[in-house]
Order: sequence, then structure tokens, then C-alpha cells
Amino acid sequence: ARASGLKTGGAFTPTRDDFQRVYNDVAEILENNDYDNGSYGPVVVRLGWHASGTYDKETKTGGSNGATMRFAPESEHGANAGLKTARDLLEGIKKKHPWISYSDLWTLAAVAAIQEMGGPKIPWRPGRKDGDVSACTPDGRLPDASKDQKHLRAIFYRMGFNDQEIVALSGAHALGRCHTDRSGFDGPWTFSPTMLTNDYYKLLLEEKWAWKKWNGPKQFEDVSTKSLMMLPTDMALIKDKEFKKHVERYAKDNDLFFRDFADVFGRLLELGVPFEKEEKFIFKSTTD
Ligand code: ZEM
Repeated sequence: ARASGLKTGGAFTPTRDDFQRVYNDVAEILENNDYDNGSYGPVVVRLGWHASGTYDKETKTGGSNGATMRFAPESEHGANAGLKTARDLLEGIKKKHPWISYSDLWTLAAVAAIQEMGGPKIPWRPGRKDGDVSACTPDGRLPDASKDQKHLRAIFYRMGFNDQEIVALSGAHALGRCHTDRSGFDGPWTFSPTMLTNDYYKLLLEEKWAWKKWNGPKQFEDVSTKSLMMLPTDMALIKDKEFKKHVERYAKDNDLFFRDFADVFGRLLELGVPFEKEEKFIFKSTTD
């Protein structure tokens, strides 16, 4: 007999072990030397964030429930350019575990990516249900990197987050890079884009940043190596006094960053989801 979820008349009640199996399968396909810096982890984190960050607390629309990025027009929104890579990658996992909803899968995969890239444990719970095209959110709910702190606050306050939480979430830019064929911007934020660390905050404070001279969208480069980048919205975190306070706290204390990031990223992935159960799972990482 199986130790976990029972199959009775087609209905399947997955257990913690079943979700851990999904985690393990995601963890196994993240590393790939033919892709970017050798890992799909960053783009999978971005998928989980963009699936969730559409939430509007006033109308209670958007959020990770529904996985509406599967459908146009949401899949075609400029902010989601390149995320097909992550959705297609996870399609193989969905085929192997057809009982999981896309919305649970995308958020669980983001949790797996954070943990496998050396980040903190992110408590996660199942219960998201997939929606249809009618639940697609209007364009413009995700942040625009060319803007300033006022825009950041408008976007993230709409989701229900405060200044400290905006700064904590932004630490995810330790991971991955910008692609000219996706956002138009170019380059990574840190020297170790497949490891979650507080380097994003340290580099923001310690490097000298200047406008990059090129034909692309306005972005910053580090003066000393010219190999790293910051978006205008990243620089807003040190231009704004309230934000900068938190950048300084996280630059000094990686444990504090990990604690706050785990808490706020976990809640981001739950925005707008009418969960029936309270219990959260903490997945074993492959390195545990
Ligand atoms: Zn990002 N992000 N983001 N972000 N992001 C990019 C890439 C990544 C903003 C943004 O415009 C961009 C958060 C917040 C914000 C990640 C995670 C999280 C890119 C580059 C842009 C332009 C896309 C490309 O060209 O491929 C803005 C304006 C934000 C407002 C604060 C939050 C919150 C995140 C998670 C918690 C990650 C992991 C990437 C790297 C993706 C990759 O493919 O490498």
C-alpha cells in the first residue's frame, strides 16, 4: 500500500509527502548549464512573484490563485516577457503530478528555487485552485523598473505590503539577471546570481553607481567593474530615506534578511488565496 495520498474513485488527496516529491522533482531540474548562469532558479522565482504580485487588496482580485498567466492577455503582458521559459519547464512536473494545480505548482516551485539557491526555508501550504481566462488581471499591476519610489509604494501598498516588506522582497534581486530580449535591461545585480544572499543590499550601499552609457533603457552600472547593474527602482531604495534604513539593516545582517524574506515571500505567494487549511509545510532541501 502507498504510504501517502489514497486514490479512491479518481479523487486524490495529496499529503505532505506528495508535495515533497514535487519539490524534489523541481529541485532536480533547476540546474542546467545550458541556461543563463546555470540555473532556472531565478526565472522560476520570478514566475512565482509575477503570478502573485498582481493582487489588489481593495478588489481582492489577482494573486497566485488561478494561475491566469497561462492565458493571454496576461501571458502577453510586457512584465511577463520570458516567463514562458519557467512555465514550460514546470510543465514536465505537472505531467508527472497531474493532481497539483498550476497555481500550487508555480508557488511551490518558487519556494524550491529559493531554498535550493541557498535561501531560507519558506513555509508553504497548498490550496490554490486554477481559474480561467476571465480571471486574468489587467496590465500594469506589476512594478515598472523605470520608475521611482512613489511608484514602488503605489504598487506594493496595493498588494498590502509596507516599506520594510518592499525592501525585504527586493533582496530577491541578488538572483538572476536582466535580459535585453525580455525587459530590455541587461545584466545581473550581484556576482553570485544563483545564490540568495544579502549582497544586493551590500552592493547598493558599497558600490559607486552611474548611469550606463548605451542605447538601451536607463539603468545603472557599477563604476569599478561595469559588470553589475541596478534598475532605477533599485536605486530608489537608497534614494528614499525610509527605504534606505531597511537596506542598511539587511546589508548588515543576513540572518535578519533571511527571516524577513522568508516571512514576506511566503505571504506574497498566498495573496488572494482562500485557503481551507492552516497547516503549512516546510520542505526538506536537497542539501538537508
Ligand atoms: Zn524583479 N525584475 N522586480 N523581483 N526579478 C527582474 C528580474 C528578476 C522588478 C523588475 O522590473 C525586474 C521583484 C521586484 C521587482 C526577480 C524577483 C523579484 C527584471 C529583469 C526586471 C526588469 C527581467 C528580465 O529581463 O529577464 C521591479 C521593478 C521590482 C520592484 C521592486 C520581487 C519582489 C521579486 C521576488 C521576490 C528575479 C528572481 C529576477 C531574475 C529573473 C531571471 O530570469 O534571472
